[in-house]
Amino acid sequence: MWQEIISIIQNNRSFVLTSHVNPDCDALGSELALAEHLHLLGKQVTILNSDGTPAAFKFLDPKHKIRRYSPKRHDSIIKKADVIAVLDASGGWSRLGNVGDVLSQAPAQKICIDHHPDATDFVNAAVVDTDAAATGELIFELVQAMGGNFSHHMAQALYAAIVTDTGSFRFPKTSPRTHRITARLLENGADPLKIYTQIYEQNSLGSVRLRGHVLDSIQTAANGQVAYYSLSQKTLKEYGVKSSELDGFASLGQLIGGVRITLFCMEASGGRVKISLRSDGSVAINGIAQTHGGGGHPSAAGALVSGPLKTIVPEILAQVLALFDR
Ligand SMILES: [Mn+2]
Repeated sequence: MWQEIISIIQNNRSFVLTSHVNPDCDALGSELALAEHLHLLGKQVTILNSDGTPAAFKFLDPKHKIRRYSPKRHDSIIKKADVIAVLDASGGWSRLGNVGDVLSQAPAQKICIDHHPDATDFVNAAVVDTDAAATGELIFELVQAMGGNFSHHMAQALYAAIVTDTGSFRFPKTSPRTHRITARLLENGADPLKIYTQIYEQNSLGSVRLRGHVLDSIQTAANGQVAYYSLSQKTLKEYGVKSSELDGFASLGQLIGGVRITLFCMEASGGRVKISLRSDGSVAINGIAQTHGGGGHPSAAGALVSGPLKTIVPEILAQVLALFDR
């Protein structure tokens, strides 16, 4: 499966690595681990993302190897690159944000390594494996296929990629393969406690208190099978919390036994409401998101809807309740 990509790596010298907008731990960890592998092979590597690294993930990149794309500083590097590698993002150049336009025009060979089921006709060679729980698993297997070593830093980066994309080893794609790879990462120095603490336990006091406020406001419907709650901009301001700090709020309702679907409505800018839906896997909720121009997976989906919180909440709740009438 890796033959084509390995020969592209062996036959070239300078590489640009990139990933999707709003990079997550899988994107960043995959970039950092592959960059170090290529570096150890004597290659020139630049990591360029359209968006900056979120504060919670900065610990993965203590040497600041990941650069936020700037046309002035990076366009000449992109033009001269032999290979552009797109990680954790298939589907096309638009998924990469503003760096995507420039990369798409570059004369380099283009490769893609991903676990999402989207098109790869925008690159010359791709490994897409939708059975992989994270792109980090695929990077591990590529490095292994090339006989490379895993430094402590690579092990940390790939462990973080896998632990986050599997929801701490609970999502359906979590497999024996996932755990075999993770075992090797632990043997190479990955530190689960440190990674967990860095990713999940660096919240601001305000955001933890806001979580308390939201927990206190949860309502249920359909005999406790549905949990729903909302958050206004006014409350967000009162707690001094940014909307980027609301990771995990959408699934708080799933903490309750018997709840199959959670609906979280969050007042957004421009008179819109961001709706987030979660399911325990027994009911698909992405259909509701799609009717509002959104999308996602059967058990996690969302959309941006125009209208005031007051009317959107009952409207979407009615759609959720209708799922039980079928
Ligand atoms: Mn991923």
